[in-house]
Amino acid sequence: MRIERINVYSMLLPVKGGAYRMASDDVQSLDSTLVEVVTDEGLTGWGETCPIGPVYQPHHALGARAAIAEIAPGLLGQDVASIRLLTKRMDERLNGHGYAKAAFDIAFLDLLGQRLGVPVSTLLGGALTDRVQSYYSLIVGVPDETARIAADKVSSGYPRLQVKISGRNLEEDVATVHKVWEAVGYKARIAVDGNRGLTVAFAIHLDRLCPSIPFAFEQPCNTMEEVATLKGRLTHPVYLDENTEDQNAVLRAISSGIADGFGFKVTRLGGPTKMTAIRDLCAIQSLPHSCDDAWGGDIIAAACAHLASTVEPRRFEGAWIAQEYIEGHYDNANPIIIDNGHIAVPQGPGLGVKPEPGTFGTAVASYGS
Ligand code: 0XW
Ligand code: MG
Repeated sequence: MRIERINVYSMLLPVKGGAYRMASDDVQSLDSTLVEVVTDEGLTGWGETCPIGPVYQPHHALGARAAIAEIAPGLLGQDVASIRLLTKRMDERLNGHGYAKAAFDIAFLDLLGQRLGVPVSTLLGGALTDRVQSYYSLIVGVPDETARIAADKVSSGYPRLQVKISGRNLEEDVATVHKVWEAVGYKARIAVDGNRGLTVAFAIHLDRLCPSIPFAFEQPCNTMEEVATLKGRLTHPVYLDENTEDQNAVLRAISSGIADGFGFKVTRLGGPTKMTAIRDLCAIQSLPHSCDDAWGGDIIAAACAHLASTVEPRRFEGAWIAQEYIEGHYDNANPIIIDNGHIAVPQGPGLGVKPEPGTFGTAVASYGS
């Protein structure tokens, strides 16, 4: 099965209900990039990559499409039999840019799964469950209102909450964490996400002002070096998110012992195939982690769900997908949805999601015949 044509699409995904607010940025609309890989056997595979704006991490939509333009011509005529060979081919065309290559990795898995008649989870080592946990991410907001939404989301079935803080005074951040805890207690696991926005001093103060609330402190400061200085000075476990820019960064974080867990983004780490190595490294050290992406529609969501199903449930911190913030679906017959705080893992061959014709309009670039 050889690659005959690659079409690239751009899809604007406006944030439902206004801005999505984090320490690093407020975003209103995200530009997702989709790749459609067409083969000589008539099978089509889909991939997607969608940075959450240009500030959250060193990724941006135009960068993804420029990287795809470098890579795509080199994939034409290639056999979709070995993902390792295709990955090598991509690396021969472009150094780095894992978040763009991730879109192709997802499309190759989709193709191979369809060809072999198995779901992508099987290609990633095999599912342990057919339903995975998600979590609700509470944007930076007024403490009382954040606590009200937290209670509401927990009663709708979410087993985990992520509370965003930073970009304002200590009192408001501390009040938010306390009020969410008072509202939900042990009914949900809690992560408090600084999104790189805190100083080391602020992180230490926040930690000490919330001593008995059992939360994981996610990406409090900007650099891994800053986070490393927190080691031994906090009562709460520390998770890394944005700092896990590639496989090597994860290896460094694990071997230096500075992370007690992770918030992983599948495209940032180069796609589901590269994530399997990271998943297995975390398993060796019993480290908890999520399988999210920064943003994106049903293709990304399906990739996250397949990968998530292969993670040992006791260490799994949820698959965050953007569905709560997006209007509509690419595939209305098989949408990826959060139901009772959980996501059903697609059981059909490949990703189990097929965008309806015309969903993304005209291709912004095409390669091949
Ligand atoms: C909650 N998320 C998974 C969605 C946004 O991309 C931010 C991210 C995070 O944990 O930082
Ligand atoms: Mg995070």
